[in-house]
Amino acid sequence: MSNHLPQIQGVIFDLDGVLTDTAEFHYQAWQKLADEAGLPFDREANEALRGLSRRESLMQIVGDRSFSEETIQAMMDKKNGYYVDLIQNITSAELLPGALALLDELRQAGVKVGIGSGSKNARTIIDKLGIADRLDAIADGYSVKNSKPAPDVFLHAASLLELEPSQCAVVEDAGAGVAAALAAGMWAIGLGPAERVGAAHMVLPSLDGVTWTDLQAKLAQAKPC
Ligand code: B16
Ligand code: MG
Repeated sequence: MSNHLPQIQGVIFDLDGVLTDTAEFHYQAWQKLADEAGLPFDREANEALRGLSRRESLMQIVGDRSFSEETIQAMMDKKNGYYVDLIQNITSAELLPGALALLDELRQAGVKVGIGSGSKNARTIIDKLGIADRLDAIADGYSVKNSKPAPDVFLHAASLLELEPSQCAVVEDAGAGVAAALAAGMWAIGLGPAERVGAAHMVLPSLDGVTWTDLQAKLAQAKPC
């Protein structure tokens, strides 16, 4: 066991699937689009899309079928329309168990808090969840060009927080997001099954009951990033 705690000064949360279960709404919107377009798609195929950008997700669904850029754009717009309809009624009740308590504990401990989301709808969701005043920085789908698994969105969040990557921990539900955090040189906390997020420094089923003290203690036992 390591004898000192990692000097983590900031925690960067992924949004969809970590603070709220919008991952389910992304799935429903892609399923509707795929059904209408006659493209094979199911929940299992959706798992591979977690954390990927809108365009990258559609490219995976389309596979080797060929569509014009105009059709691709129209399909992305359609999916986003379905998704935006689904997130209309989100409130703070849709924060996942443990999320608010952890955000508050981090604030009290003087740890900076950021969002690193690939979504262009992140700010709308943050407002609906009512957590904007608990955040020190938001990096979203508009902030950087290269989406997860590239490290860019997390590096951007760290620079907004005025922290070095090694001072940051990322909380992620997606394999692509864990890869992005590791590529950024940050501590990675994976939420979900090990098959999905097992590359992270530590893996938890969810944030339910999770405290900052516990996270620090567990990261202290992990191999440093
Ligand atoms: P949008 P995250 C990601 O958000 C989602 O996991 C992913 O399913 C989605 O395709 C992506 O945002 C883009 O979202 O279409 O709203 O721009 O998990 O990085 O918070
Ligand atoms: Mg996610």
